Amino acid sequence: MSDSTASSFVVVANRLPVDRITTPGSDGDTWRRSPGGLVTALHPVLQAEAGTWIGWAGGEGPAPSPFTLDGMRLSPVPLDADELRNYYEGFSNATLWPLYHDAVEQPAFHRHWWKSYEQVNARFAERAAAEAAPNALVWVQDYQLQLVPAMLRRLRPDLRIGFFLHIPFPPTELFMQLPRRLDILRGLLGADVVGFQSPGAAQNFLRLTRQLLGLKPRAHIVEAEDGRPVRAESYPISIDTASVEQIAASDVVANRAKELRAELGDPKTIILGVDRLDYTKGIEQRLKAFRELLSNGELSVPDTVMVQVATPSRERIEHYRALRRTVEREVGRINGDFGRVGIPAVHYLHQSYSREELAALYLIADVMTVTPLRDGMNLVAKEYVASRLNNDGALVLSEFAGAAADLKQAFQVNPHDLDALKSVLVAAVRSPLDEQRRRMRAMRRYLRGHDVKHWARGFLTALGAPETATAYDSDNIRETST
Ligand code: GDG
Repeated sequence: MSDSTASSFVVVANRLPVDRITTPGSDGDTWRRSPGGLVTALHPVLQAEAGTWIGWAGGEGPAPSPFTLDGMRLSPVPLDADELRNYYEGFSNATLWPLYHDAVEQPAFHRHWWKSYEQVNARFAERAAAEAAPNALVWVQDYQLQLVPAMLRRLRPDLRIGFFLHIPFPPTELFMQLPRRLDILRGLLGADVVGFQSPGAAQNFLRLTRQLLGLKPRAHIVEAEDGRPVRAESYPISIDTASVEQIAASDVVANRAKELRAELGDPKTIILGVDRLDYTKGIEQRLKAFRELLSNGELSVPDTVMVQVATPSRERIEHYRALRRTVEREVGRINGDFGRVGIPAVHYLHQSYSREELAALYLIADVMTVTPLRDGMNLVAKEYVASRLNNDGALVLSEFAGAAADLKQAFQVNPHDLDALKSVLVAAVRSPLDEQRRRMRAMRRYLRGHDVKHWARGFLTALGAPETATAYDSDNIRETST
């Protein structure tokens, strides 16, 4: 890569923040920016710094050449079919994902998955080394790329390297199960700043550096084996609060919400769940609690109905297929026992929706259930709160979501305790309006001050990015400076 394209700010993530749009009859691809919070947060810095985002563009085989979209340079990394199975579905999503989420499903270990994980991490590190200008700042994202910081440092010792983990970091006893635990730990220690969603996760990491490598962490800093100080701290991620509020306030969404409520038979109470169909999200426990409440008469159809959006996810992995079978069997059972003609008790939607449709669902949800068994943060909980422009509605939130530390006024619950889940659901359904408003107002205020830009600014400041403040001051309007 020539110096003319070298960037002083580089993001490295498994996925590029774009979706490919294929128009029949036209040759060549067109791309659209995907709506995620991460890209919203990083876009101003990428624009201001003429930055580059490195990641997989989707699809198997050769990757497209680097291109520019909305002032961001995008540098696609190829993955072939074997790498998708071994690096992505295998080591990332069938070893690390369950292990890091308290092993709520049994993690599988296979040596050829590890080899592929190493090989793909090396490819991302090499690409970052080629794209980064001298002394550039490189920010590596998430569990798929934990080896990149150390690999990149070996190639380019001049860089400032940050790493952020979006999912939990497990307690030491669980991490110790990982056959290549030392490589992962040393991989992360290649960064100058390792960011986590919660203080507990940062502590778990620091404790491991002592236990496995004999290092001596003090407060948030540990001196790595090469003598460099590495900061490990929590930077809880958030949403683009203003844009979520803006969508919720639009006429299109308000009208759609009215339509949806009518289509559901205008029930007194709508309980909503929106999750990727993932075994960490506690969907089964939630359905079971709802079934028991219908069964003992504490809740009843058609006064109360549940809407469960379960976005399709990782459908080639067996644990996910098994979960789908279980959830769909349970939905069928509940509807068979408690539904009426034309009025199911659970409206189950195994589909993806537009942001507007999700916002309309948030608006009609009197009670929102976010009950993961373990979750790094959970942005759905934050999106629901930000959408509640009237300050009404009740959020039932698992203690095991990172979001519980931020949304303290939610109806918090241990989702493993079925009786507790049932009584908190009933308390939320019956909560008086003034109590709902008191809780919701406090949480909405918090999210206005703690949005995703606040998160990015906090991390980048710790990493020593001098221009961070300027990028956010001008907020999206600065031209690319090449
Ligand atoms: C990981 C961590 C952490 C969902 N369905 C649709 C849709 N979504 C959007 C939501 C939300 C996002 O996807 C899901 O984010 P979560 O945070 O809830 O969960 P994960 O996907 O597991 O994310 C998590 C996060 O990373 C960030 O660090 O919070 O703990 O596991 O924004 O709205 N969006 C659209 N259609 C859908 O059908 N448009």
